[in-house]
Amino acid sequence: ELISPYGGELVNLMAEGARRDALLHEAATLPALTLNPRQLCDLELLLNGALSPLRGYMCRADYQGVVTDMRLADGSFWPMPIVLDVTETLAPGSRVVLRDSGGSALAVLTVDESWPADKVLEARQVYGTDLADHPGMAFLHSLGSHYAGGLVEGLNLPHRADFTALRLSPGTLRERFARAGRSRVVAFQPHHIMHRAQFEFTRHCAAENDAGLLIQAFADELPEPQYFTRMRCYQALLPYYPAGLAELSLLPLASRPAGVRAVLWQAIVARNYGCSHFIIGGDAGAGEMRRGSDALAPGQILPLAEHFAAIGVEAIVFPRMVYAPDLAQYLPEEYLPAGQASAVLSAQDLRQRLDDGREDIPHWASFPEVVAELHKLRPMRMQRGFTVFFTGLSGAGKTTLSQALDLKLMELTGRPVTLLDGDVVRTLLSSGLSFSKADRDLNIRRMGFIAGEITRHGGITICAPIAPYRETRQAVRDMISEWGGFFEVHVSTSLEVCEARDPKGLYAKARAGIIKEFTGVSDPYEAPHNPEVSINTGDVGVEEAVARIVHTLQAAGYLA
Ligand code: PPS
Repeated sequence: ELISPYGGELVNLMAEGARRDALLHEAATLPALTLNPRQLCDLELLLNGALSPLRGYMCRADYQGVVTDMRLADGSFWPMPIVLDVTETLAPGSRVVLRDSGGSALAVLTVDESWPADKVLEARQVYGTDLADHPGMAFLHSLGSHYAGGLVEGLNLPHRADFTALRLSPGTLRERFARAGRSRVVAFQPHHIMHRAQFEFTRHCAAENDAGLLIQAFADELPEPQYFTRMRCYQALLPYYPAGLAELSLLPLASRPAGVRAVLWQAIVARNYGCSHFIIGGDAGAGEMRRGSDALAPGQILPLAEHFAAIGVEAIVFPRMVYAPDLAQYLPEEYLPAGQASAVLSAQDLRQRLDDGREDIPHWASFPEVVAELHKLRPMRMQRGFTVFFTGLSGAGKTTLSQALDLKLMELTGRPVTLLDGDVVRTLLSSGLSFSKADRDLNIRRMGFIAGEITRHGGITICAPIAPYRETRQAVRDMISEWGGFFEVHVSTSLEVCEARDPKGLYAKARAGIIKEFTGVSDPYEAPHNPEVSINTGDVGVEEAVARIVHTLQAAGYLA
């Protein structure tokens, strides 16, 4: 038989039938609180029973017991405060409707108690810190100044638009496990992409314990840029497990940087979803890829075992997995036979291989379907979008160079190229803007936004404005480099040369005071400190200049 929910019974806070109708009616008359994304996650877990036996937000006695002693007022083990954070005291006995940002009524809270939050104490006890720059402190400071506790009755689960088929409640998953005749289920809660090491270890744990596997993919309040890729990678991985072994479900759990307490809390949640075993760590993090047990300090393992006993879930600490090529298998490093070679693909190595696409990701490190998903978000450099951003004085030669580069890039790549010349942008996107600092900045940011979008979609953009301000160019660089290449080309032709050329007669007008705020004459130009390329068209011809830019793009791996 499947493990029982924590506290014995799966709580379901959703009101039904006539009760729900009455509440909906009442909700229209109640004061409302609009929940932020983190609060929506907490509420969803309360409503669907993932936080059983809690039937609402904690009152003061429960909260204090949890903070100081990891115990609810009734003495049962509970490691994490679950309260509604608000900005002022709510009157005891009052009823409040909890809404999402779209105004949809999700639940009615009957306030039992409300009190000012003691964040210093909570930081020390729950997050183990006094430091202002600890992530736990940042988390606490993102909360309102007061807490409220009380029973909750649900009207609607928070509306979710993505991966709806994967948003399974504890009740649904329990039914599925029961139907499949499972008595044991191993939970794995990844925050990151799963590669082969995670796959092999989870499969091994399930087999070892004669259990099913539940992958509870974190779907936090703030979807990271990788979010969709991550979910699609998990989906791509599923068919590799033996048929019927693994379930994938999204976990709307707003994580807390509370170390061991967070782990224990997540294990309780896992139990409520029907899991008897819980894998600690093992997430492919930003640094080394295969580390798992590193999530815990060695001293933490002992008290942890005690707490897991209280939770009734068996803890499995993810070991450092290595691949033994001669045995053609993964195994914990401590079991690697003496003298056996081992291999690990670091996150950095993986990233590099993804980026330059020259070396394959070895089959033992990840799955081709997972790699394909990763490539969609971050194509290898040769296929990735990039922006060449010219900057320089009026008459420096930006337009001539950018037009020549435009043709050259189309010749070399066969890909479409978008040329955003200063003049074009000023007629189409920024007509009506002046040459004041504020308007120039806005003009460049608009151009940067378009270039960023094109780059994000894998396209090539050339921008050729004056862009006189360093800080604004940096902002555009930051925006674009998140998605692809950014190459700043300083057209450094001197003012004297530009003015001598004066193709449009603008310098003469500027000197005569007919044109005000003219760059270089009566308005500043801040030359770049470290442009990728610098070209003085007074000395260098167009062909040579284009060749230099092309060479830079090639050296960076963006052009063949
Ligand atoms: S900026 O500073 O980046 O917003 O300028 P940009 O959008 O590139 O527009 C520059 C072109 O506008 C013409 N022009 C002026 N330039 C500078 N200062 C003043 N006051 C000004 N008034 C009009 C000028 O023709 C610039 O084109 P280029 O091709 O650079 O000569």
